[in-house]
Amino acid sequence: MGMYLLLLVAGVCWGQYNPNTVPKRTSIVHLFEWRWQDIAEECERYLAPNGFGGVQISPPNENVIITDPQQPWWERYQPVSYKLCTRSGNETEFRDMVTRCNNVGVHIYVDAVINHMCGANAGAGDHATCGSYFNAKTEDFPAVPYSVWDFNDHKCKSRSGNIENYHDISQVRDCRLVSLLDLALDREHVRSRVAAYLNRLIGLGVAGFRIDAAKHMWPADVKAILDKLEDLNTQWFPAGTKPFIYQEVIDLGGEPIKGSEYFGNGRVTEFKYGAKLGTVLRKWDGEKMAYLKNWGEGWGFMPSDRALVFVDNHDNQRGHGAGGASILTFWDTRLYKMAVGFMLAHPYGFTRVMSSFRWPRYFQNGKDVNDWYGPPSNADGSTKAVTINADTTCGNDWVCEHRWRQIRNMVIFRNVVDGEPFSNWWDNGSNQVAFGRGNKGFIIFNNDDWSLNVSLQTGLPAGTYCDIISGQKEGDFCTAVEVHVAADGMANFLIGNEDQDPFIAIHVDAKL
Ligand code: QV4
Ligand code: CA
Repeated sequence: MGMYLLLLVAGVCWGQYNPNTVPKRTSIVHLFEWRWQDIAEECERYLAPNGFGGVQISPPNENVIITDPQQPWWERYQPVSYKLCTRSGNETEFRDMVTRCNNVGVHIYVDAVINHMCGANAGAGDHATCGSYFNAKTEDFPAVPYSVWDFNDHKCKSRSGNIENYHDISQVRDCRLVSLLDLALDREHVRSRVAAYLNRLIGLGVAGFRIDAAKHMWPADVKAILDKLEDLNTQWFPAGTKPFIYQEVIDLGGEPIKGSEYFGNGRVTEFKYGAKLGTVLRKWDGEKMAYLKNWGEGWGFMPSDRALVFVDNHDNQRGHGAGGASILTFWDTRLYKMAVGFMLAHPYGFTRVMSSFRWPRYFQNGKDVNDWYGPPSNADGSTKAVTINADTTCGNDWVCEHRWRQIRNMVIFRNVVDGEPFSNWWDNGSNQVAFGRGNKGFIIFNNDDWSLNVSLQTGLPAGTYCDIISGQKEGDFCTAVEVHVAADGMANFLIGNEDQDPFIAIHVDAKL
């Protein structure tokens, strides 16, 4: 009995940290604001063939339609109900996406906005993506249903009813985040409505959830909801599989609420990761790549098996949320590829790649006044399709970072080296560094202002390897740089500091 009980407990705890990706698929991509039909196609034509484990989708539940400014991206973080219709598509399209992606081994992770409903100032009426009536003033959401009893107003002690002080733990949990009506997640009715929403998605085949604004919910309330969740759909997952849970908790230190409070529920976003990596690659604050030797827990990050990591996310790539000016994004192309390459090569954490849309940034007094812009859209407000160009890039202002050769090939690199230890670290005391992953892969960076020319122990079997950053292996040839590893594992590396991509990565599946 003892062992069985232990396994059962282990089973319950263990499942929520496990991303539930198909074996040897070790990353997910956030297809921010993509339409469901485009995601279904991308799963089949690109993500499955290139070894992506899954997709984080934008919130699929009905949201308020905001007209001032004109349908900002963040209207999707103002729920009106849990009906599945948004600018990304309707329930039929959602079902089709989940089925088609699951059928090719690319799983779906839903951005679950369950801390709140829409902003207190969102008015009343049916200006919502499913046309449901609501009244923010009276906290009336008949399409759920929620009424005034289901909100935290009586609990919040701040003057405005909004969070005013992030050092007051109760305010952060029980008051309104930027006026968003705060749900009373200690009430059984609310817990059951939220659980019913998530279980419906599980029934349709999703593999897990990003818990939005988790810092603003008591960990025990989140747990009470997670304990109501069913196991994943056995059409695609082994019986008894728990949904993968990763909670958005911005903890850069300095606040009383810590990410570790949420470890009992699942993984947690590690925001220190992108903030620090951006600082190091920009060489700010005296940081240099040589210091990355103990990257991970050595830098004060949470345990690797609790961390969800990323270089940038949909908030901090546009100055929302946290991370500040050091965050690297697709706008900083050259350094961004290095950062994503480093993240995907290093064993720390479970990795999420950002895939964005371009918007007309316009800075006034150091702030991008266009940070609210929604996805590329047609005159009628509908979201534009993702078009694919002949060179495999995306059109219609979709950035498709996940399709950039350097990033795609590093997603594959991570799959090839999965399970291999961090090994053979080398640095020049400045910004030239290298490390391997057992005998499966090796990567080297030159972020100094002079060229790199060094012979290093790679740990790899002898042979000719294709650099998968400047090119890749196609058939029996390398399309760009070749690296020759001698019988003793040594190889010479030459990287000019003016190179378009001043880093080289090789692995055993890119060996001639
Ligand atoms: C404004 C004022 C308020 C005022 C209110 C009254 O700021 O002080 O009380 O008007 O009218 C939008 C606007 C915001 C507006 C609010 C309510 O930007 O100016 O308040 O709506 O009308 C996204 C955006 C927010 C946006 C929100 C809702 O980032 O700007 O607010 O969606 O539309 C913290 C949290 C963290 C959070 C992060 C942004 O700890 O959890 O802030 N990150 C997640 C999501 C993020 C989302 C939310 C949480 C909310 O990643 O995208 O916020 O669901 O760090
Ligand atoms: Ca709350």
